[in-house]
Amino acid sequence: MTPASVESLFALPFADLMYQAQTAHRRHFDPNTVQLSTLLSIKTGGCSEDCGYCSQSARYKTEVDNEALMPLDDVIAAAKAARANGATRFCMGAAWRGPKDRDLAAVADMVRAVKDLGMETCATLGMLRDGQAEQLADAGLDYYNHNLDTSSDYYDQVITTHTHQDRLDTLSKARTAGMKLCCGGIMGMGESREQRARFIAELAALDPAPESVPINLLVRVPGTPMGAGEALDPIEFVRTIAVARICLPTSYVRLSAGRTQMPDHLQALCFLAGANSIFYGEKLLTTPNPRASGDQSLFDKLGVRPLELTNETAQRSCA
Ligand code: SAM
Ligand code: DTB
Ligand code: SF4
Repeated sequence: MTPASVESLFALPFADLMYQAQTAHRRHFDPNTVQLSTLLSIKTGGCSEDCGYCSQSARYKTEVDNEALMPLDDVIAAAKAARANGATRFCMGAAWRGPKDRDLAAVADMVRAVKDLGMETCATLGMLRDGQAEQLADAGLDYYNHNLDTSSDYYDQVITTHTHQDRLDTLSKARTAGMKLCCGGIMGMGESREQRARFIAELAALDPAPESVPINLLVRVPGTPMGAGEALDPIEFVRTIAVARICLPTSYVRLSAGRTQMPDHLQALCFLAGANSIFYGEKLLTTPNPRASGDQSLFDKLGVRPLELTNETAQRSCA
């Protein structure tokens, strides 16, 4: 899929785009089921990197306090609470350029403990060095989250301390170690539609495609270089979800950060466009997320059911 062909999807009349997205969605998934992942920041703030959107970079003065790696028992308690609320996947995030070996051993213990609770495990720890992905896979890590974030030709406008190629290298390490990939990006960082199309073409070129594709709407964090600026048009965001659904037909497309800025009817449009996963629970990493009770009432209004782990393979139909 070329960037130009992806851009031509963006240019379709809205009804035609939604029809194509829904057709692709129904070919591979039950459209009334949404997967729930809960996030926990296991190590917050003080990151060496300069990602222009991030509250956790040590280079920007934000309201985030630096915290050391969380104790194992606290992680287990949070995972149990997430499971009791109905989440099937628990995603642990750390504000690192990449993990030190000592830290990785502690995270591996967390992965083993969460896995023992019967949940799917995901971690997002930054760039991995040789051998680290294997250690995580051996501990039972199901998914590695590492986002491309934006198109290759816009990347250095957002981040200068690592490159788009560095991201691809870590994705390749995680894949080679046998883990599933969670890889997406952030919309509304000042990129053009052409760059959104290139970004989706670059995601779709990963072979195999990432099993999970988080589409974040930029959360504007005061103190970061992207703390102020024009918001992305909501219909353009829905279009982006629909195009991602068409180009990544077998992937879960996650309506990720930014939901607190979205009224119910906008989120409903995103589900109609093919989003079938959300972050669930009142906090993302450092910023708020809708309350679980609000999500439950939205699901009730829409007739949406949360994905149950045991049904995961059953609910995917063959193309
Ligand atoms: N440090 C690791 C890394 O960068 O890969 C893991 C944590 S990092 C916070 C994970 C992802 O969160 C980023 O790649 C980005 O997509 C998303 N993210 C961070 N800040 C965000 C914001 N303000 N708005 C939307 N998404 C954001
Ligand atoms: C992803 O794509 N989005 C999540 C998760 N992967 C780690 C993080 C969103 C962070 C939003 C800003 C914050 O809470 O700090
Ligand atoms: Fe660090 Fe990740 Fe934030 Fe970039 S996105 S500053 S690597 S925590």
